[in-house]
Amino acid sequence: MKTSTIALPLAILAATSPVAFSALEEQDKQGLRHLDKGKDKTCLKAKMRTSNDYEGKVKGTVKVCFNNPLGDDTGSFTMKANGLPALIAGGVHIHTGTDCTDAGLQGGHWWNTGSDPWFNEASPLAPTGTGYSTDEDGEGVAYFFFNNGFGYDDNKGHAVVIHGEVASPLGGGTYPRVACGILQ
Ligand SMILES: [Cu+2]
Repeated sequence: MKTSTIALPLAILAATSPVAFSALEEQDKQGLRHLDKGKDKTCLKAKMRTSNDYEGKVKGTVKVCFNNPLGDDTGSFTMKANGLPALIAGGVHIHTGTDCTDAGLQGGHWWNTGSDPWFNEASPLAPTGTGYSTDEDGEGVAYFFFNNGFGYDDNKGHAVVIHGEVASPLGGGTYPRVACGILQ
């Protein structure tokens, strides 16, 4: 796949500018490598499954794409999962941990910015909040933009946690963790 995308433009270059070929070839190779890198490193996916003794059976997917909606290295976050509590609004975040086994290994919020963007309220780091809502069948969906101060590489391998219903006012409280998945 990679070989063919590189080979075609170089073949055209070779035919049109034979004199400066080697310098251009090098430049072109670097450019394509960069492009390939960008293309390959845009989105991460996490398979979301029940965690921390939640009694429901959660199945879903989170997809995070670093397509820069809020500036360099910022992401768009999409979640779709079923088996969640019906008719709730909850939070879904990237956490510090790289293991879903339990809450301790999942860790707290993962961020490297001036303030924690993982609160479900509008902020410059997450203009539409970082939450989801479910329908009467317990299917939850989320779509929001965020900036946690990390790009593709530094978010890769981290746990995504779906929390249960927000039970106390924002800014405090420990919300139940109902599902977890690792971004890869
Ligand atoms: Cu969280």
